[in-house]
Amino acid sequence: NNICVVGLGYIGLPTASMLANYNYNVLGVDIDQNKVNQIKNGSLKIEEPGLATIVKGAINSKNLTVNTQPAPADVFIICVPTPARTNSDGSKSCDLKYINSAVENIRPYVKDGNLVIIESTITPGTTEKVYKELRKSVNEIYVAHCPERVIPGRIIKELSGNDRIIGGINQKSAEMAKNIYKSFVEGNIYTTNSKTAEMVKLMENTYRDINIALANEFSKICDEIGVNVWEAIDIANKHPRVNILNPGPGVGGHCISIDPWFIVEVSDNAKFIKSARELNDNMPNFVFKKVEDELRDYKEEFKLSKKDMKICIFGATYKGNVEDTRESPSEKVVDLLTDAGYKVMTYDPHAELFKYPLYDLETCVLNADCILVLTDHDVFKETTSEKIEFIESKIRNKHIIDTKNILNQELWEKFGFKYKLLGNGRI
Ligand code: SAJ
Repeated sequence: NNICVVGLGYIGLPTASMLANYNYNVLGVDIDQNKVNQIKNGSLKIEEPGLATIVKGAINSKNLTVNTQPAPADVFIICVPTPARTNSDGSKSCDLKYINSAVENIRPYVKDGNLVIIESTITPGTTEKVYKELRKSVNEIYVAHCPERVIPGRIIKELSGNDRIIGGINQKSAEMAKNIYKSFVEGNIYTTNSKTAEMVKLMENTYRDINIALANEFSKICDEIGVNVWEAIDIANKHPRVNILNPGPGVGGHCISIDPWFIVEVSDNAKFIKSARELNDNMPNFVFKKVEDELRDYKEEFKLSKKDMKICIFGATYKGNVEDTRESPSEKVVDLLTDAGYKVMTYDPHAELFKYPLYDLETCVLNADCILVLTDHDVFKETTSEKIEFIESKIRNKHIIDTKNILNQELWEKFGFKYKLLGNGRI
């Protein structure tokens, strides 16, 4: 079986490598020539645990080759991004431009009897549309949606360990796709129709978004009435049927913060989903107000203006221990602080690209007036006494705001820091 994987991002590259390691002859395709070269010569920087090893194994075995152009194959797997497009009313919808161009890219190579699988997250109905599009070129074509479900940080484990869902435009398409995935998937594989599979994927991420929104709303309420939301959630979760998630500075990443919009796009009934999405999107504003509240007395006491004050941000990525900054709440918080006139510097040992420059720890904390923790990296959690002592010697005003409840409060307070936890009552 020859497999052509289109898109070598955080899903395509692991999937192509996995299939190659299971003895398929795989061609990985990406439009980015630079990336293709780096994969070939082993210089691509990969943070995801375990991924570098399987990519190397796949390339060395010669089962995986990479190129910028597709070639004829038996199976095509599309793993391109499906970003959100912002509409004039502020809502978002699924932008299928990369799916459409992937379809156009493979069209000249698709033959009768081929199978095309879409892993990208898509609006319900898209698989059918792709099928109709490809039928213009070939008579007998099988198309299925097999949404990726892996969580960044645990991709390799979850790629084989998780259950999969496959929705075919007909039974045969689903069965053909199942045959491919069962080579490396240890979990169960459930087959259904394509629209159901599309909806299932969106429901999974919406479920998580809504539950985080609930935690965030609790956080705002607890802040208002003077309750520690973290303690309250902890105790509530002792109930056998309650499992509240963690509040924080907002929901980032290119999945959970986007996918619920693809449901809103297809139905006016998605009111609750929309309002949860908006609540999560609004959390950076809540964080911004907290910073302003927290620094008000200090600012007045020393007659400082905002441009005299420096905020040091800990964490640019959308969540802990990953390098991805897409849709990161940090970016929105820095936007708000910068627009308000504060000097802002960001420190993140994991982040690759960020909208703003990144600085080393010393430069970042030097003469700062407040540290704002926005990401739950282990390096922040594990800050030692020596490190805090170092920070204390560089900083101007010892204020620290923890939006993730990850710091050792006692330790920071021992060094004279005024510690503030998001969702823990008015100041
Ligand atoms: N977050 C919270 N509180 C929580 C959990 C997460 O504020 O209790 C925030 C994170 O900090 C982050 C965002 O939510 O900003 C999303 O992080 P995440 O770890 O919940 O999820 P992702 O986006 O990394 O991956 C999700 C996963 N979906 C589900 O768990 C239902 C993953 O399985 C999907 O494959 C992935 O989306 C995807 O690609 O769709």
